[in-house]
Amino acid sequence: TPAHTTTVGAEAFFGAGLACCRVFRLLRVITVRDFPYRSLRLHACHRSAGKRLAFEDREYTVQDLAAPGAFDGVDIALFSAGGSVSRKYGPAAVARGAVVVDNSSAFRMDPEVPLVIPEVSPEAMGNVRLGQGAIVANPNCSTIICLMAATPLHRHAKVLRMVVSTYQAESGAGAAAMEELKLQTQEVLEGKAPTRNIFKQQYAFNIFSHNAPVLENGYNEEEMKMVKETRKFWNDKDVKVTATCIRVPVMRAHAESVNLQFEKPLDEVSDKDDVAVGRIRLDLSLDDNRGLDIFVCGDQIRKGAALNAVQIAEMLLK
Ligand code: 2RA
Repeated sequence: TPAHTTTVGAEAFFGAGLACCRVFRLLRVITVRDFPYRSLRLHACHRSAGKRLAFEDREYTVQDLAAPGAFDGVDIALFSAGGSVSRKYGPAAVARGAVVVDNSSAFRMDPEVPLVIPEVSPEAMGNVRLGQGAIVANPNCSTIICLMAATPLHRHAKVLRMVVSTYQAESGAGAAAMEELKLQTQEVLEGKAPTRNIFKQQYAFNIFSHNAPVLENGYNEEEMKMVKETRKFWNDKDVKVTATCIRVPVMRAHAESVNLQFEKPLDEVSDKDDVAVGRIRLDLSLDDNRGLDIFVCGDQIRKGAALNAVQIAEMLLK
């Protein structure tokens, strides 16, 4: 097994708590999957540099992401610190020969950057090789969870149109949102006004349009990520995709309702996958078995983020 250096980048994970959750999730997935590495370093912004982070039986001293030579000797850099950090430091890591697996949206739509879900698009990795700096983008969590189920069906009968409705957990908005959901639930049950630090809406006992900014076309950014990433992922600029993304008051795991219309009639459905698929029904509103309603649900922090990123890194070792 080759030995590699892996960097887990985390901006301010001690300060915000939000990114900290992501770093622990990455470390856990790396550990559980017994990912082979010679050394593993944690990098963060200047103000977190020097702090210590204990995980299982090891302690890590956080290193400064901006220090000269920060990426020297790094083979694989897992970035999970937001678009601005990825844009600023990703190219520096690539210049040092690292393969950056980026969890942010910064490079997803760049035509030169592979957008990868290992189970369904290993070929998208193209010529990315260890030792030859490159960026690989992790799709958005809602896109990964949807396309895990929809891509085999697309390959089988070619999707012409996909209509997605999401039911997204607070964990997608970070640890602070999860904490606030607990707090709000308690407050509402006690008849108090709910604290609103993270979202302007009350989210205990409430559902609302995804918190991403609303764009000029009326869709929010999360919805448009699903549209654009699906087209890139399927390499099909004509596929019709529309999405409605909703936040629901649950802690973990996104659920999605997905309606698919196919070019060819269906003679079977694709079955088992890591993302749970249920409520499979022929769409009564379409003729000739060309439509399907399915309900998919997956852990967007595991398969939707950390697990997918580590799987991409594992592909580099093969
Ligand atoms: C969410 N898209 O809002 C995020 C997680 N990546 O759930």
